[in-house]
Amino acid sequence: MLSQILLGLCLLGDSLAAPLVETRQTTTKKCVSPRVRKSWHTLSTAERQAYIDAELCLMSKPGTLGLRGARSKFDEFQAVHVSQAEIAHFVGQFFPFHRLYVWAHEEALRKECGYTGAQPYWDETVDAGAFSKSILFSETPGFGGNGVRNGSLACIQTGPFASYKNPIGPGYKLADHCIGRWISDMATSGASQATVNTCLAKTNYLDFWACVESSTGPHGAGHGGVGADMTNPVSSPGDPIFYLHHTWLDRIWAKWQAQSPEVRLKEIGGNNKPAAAGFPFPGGGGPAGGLPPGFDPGMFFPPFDPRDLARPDDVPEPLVMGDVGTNVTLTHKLQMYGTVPDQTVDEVMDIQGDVLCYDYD
Ligand SMILES: [Cu+2]
Repeated sequence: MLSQILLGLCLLGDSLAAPLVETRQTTTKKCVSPRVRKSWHTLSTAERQAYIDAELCLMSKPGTLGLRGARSKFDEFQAVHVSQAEIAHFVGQFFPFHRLYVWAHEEALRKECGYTGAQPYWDETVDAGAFSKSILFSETPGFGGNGVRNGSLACIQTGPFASYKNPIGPGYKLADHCIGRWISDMATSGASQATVNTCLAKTNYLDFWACVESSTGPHGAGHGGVGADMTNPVSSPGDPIFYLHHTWLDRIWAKWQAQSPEVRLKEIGGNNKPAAAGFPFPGGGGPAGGLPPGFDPGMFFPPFDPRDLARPDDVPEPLVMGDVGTNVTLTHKLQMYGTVPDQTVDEVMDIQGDVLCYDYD
């Protein structure tokens, strides 16, 4: 009797296991050898130099995509960000947009400029509260130092990007200007490991997103801490440090997803139109329908002025964006203006899926 029960359990076990084995055999994974994105702090001198050289190469190559204001390949990325700024911040697609955007930049470094590494990230937990002493700004190869104030400008004076004339920004303006920085250590406490841990402990996407993008969270800490160009959510990629900041944020999202991949690789939500237009940002508080405290929507998302030509399109309607209503869904379209093919949110949820192929150390 007992042996019959055991035999029955074994057969039951076999029948349950069989489909799993078949699934495993028929699934072909497109991403076979993901490149590994590492912290700038851990890169060798040669690796740092290779990255800086590749960025300088993008700055020296003429733009080819016909994006307004963009002279160089580097500028083209800034033009993409400018055109999408209103539907890429304080919206649920904040993470997916920037994930694909950073990927597009990484692909350009490799395809246009022969870079063989991965996009590094800036582990800001190392420098929280003390950005001014960060090796990113103080050591060579690095990103140059702080800006020096001259009227309303704070141009960087040292490092490989000191002479770069950026034709886009501030905001939607098109005007040649230097790369500006105004480092504020006070603004960087939100980059601490404790804050990151608080965000990683959130149990749903809305809370996690609100935690990271709030002005007192990691996103605000990096932008506010570097200052000047980086504080402008429209034109901030004019400072090349932007890409290391957003890669760090992407890493935090990837770590959060990896805690519960079966749920979180499909979990997205939140408004798909900007908080400045009155849609709520779950980070809460602040003026104009939910921007975080300290954010002035008039300053950050000024009304479009036809004399400022950097924004090629009006903000599309939700249906155009691939959503049915005012909430972001997996079918939401992410527009990259030819830098890489557009994708839906669904296609960038997995950093080792059919489109993206990278990992973090
Ligand atoms: Cu952005």
